[in-house]
Amino acid sequence: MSTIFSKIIRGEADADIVYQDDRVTCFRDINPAAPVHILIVPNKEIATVNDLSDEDQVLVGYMFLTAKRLAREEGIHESGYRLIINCNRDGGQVVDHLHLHLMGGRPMGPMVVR
Ligand code: DGP
Repeated sequence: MSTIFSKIIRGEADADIVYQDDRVTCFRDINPAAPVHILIVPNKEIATVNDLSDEDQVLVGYMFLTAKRLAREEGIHESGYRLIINCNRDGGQVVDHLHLHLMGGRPMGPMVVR
């Protein structure tokens, strides 16, 4: 499973990368749903939450800690923000490479459409 995200991680496709290290790549969403909308993407190719294994525990924690740090750097840590991971069709996942959405900079509204 290689998606556009793997190309961005490898530097083969353009993106507004705000942070990258040997574990994660973080870039601004091409279609932002909020003033701050950053995707925290593991460099490892994991398709969905369903594909996580025990060995990914530390990596998933690191994704959240990275989101927390970026929220502070973007100045939205006190006003608040939303973290979302979509999984498969009903979850609204479009890109089959695990990613954590960090969104804020405005009230995010109800959690889901009822
Ligand atoms: P999801 O629905 O959870 O799979 O979210 C995928 C997000 O990825 C969506 O908000 C748009 C974003 N996206 C898709 N393709 C690209 C791309 O090529 N570059 C960037 N920066 N974002 C992308």
